Amino acid sequence: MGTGFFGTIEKIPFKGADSTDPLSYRFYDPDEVVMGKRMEDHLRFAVAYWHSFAWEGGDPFGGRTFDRPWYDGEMDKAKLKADVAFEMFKILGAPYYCFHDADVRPEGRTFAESRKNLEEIVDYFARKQEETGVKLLWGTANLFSNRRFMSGASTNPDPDVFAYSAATIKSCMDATMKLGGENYVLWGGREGYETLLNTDMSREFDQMARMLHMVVDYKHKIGFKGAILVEPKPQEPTKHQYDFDVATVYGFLRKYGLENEVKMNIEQGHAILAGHTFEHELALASTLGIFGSIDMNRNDYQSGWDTDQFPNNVPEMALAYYQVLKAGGFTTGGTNFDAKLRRQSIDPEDLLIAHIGGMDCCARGLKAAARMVEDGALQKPLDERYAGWAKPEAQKMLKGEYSLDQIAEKVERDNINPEPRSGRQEYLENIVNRYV
Ligand code: XUL
Ligand code: CO
Repeated sequence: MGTGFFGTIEKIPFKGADSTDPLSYRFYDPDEVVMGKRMEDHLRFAVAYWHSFAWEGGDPFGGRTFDRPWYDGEMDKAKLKADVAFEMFKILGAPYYCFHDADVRPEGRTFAESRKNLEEIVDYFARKQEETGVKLLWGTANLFSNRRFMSGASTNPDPDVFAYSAATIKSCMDATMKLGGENYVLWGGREGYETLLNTDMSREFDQMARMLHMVVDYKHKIGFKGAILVEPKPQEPTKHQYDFDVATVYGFLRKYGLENEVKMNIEQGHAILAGHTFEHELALASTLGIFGSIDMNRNDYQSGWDTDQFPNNVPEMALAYYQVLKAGGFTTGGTNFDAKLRRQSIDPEDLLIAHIGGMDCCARGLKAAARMVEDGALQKPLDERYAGWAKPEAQKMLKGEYSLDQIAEKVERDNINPEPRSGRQEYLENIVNRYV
């Protein structure tokens, strides 16, 4: 017996590009083979529990706009929420989901009570996963909503908050492990500052690194096989977030010797807030060997805020999945819809339509990206551009076989006088437009 939340809507079918049925996929056919792999196995879609089931439609000027039957409750409501969530995963055919502890369990009066509540829900989830075949892409701890975390979690000036955060992370790693989660994510939602006047940055870095080291140690201790992922974001909720962007996090990981243990969960909207494109962050993570997973959404380019909208820009997705494919595709990672409805989209059906649109947009982007890879559409011009470096003399320079003064001598001796060549940006942009 279902909850009836989605009425009579059943599993969303693939109907092809000409379909006008809003409850059908036009581009996402999980079984279609793209570059030798099923689309479902490429994209590894996950639904974010928090935006779809915990968030109530509030904004800074007004509260709840959604009216869901699981609000304002204890364990029975948390289980109803889980019932509806797993029904939605099935209707969408989404193979994965992601959650924070606070999204899924009622807050207890003590830490122990919260932990027990989480364990009860984890057992409930385990049964639902078994029944539905839906899997956990990643688990994480909410160390930012409760007022105890207002001055940071691991970076808090109060060691008791550090300890409380450590205990919370342990309980969430245990939950993730128990549910067979494929990654564990850390997003430092309050790990930053509002003003440097009250902040000792160097202490706070050391605290944050200690926590991350403990997380890595605990992963090995319990035999968790998934990846530990840090999710960069430059600001919001704090004025400055320490995990600003991929480059900043990499510097931090290197300083504390964590670069071989931790990878990145890169979110589209966070990249935009940091003044980067999504593909920049993906390409950089891949270059640094720390690419893990993605949080898929889109920001409103006018608002300058993290609006977490569902993606609908196919050219952007194509360039993003092009980087994902070039990085070798996902291993433990996937495409998590860290995206929420607009607050006026109050119908249950809106939840489905938002995900259908997002999944279709990603599928179109992936297919365009795969065709660009298969044709070498961008790779061939790139190889030509760097062809000079294949010559033996150039290789010797790169390998360090010449010193600065030897090269200087050679430039004069051989009368080296480089001729500039076109970067052909418009040509390349036109190529991309042929595929999207
Ligand atoms: C916040 C954000 C989080 C993380 C998980 O901007 O993206 O939802 O993805 O804590
Ligand atoms: Co996110």
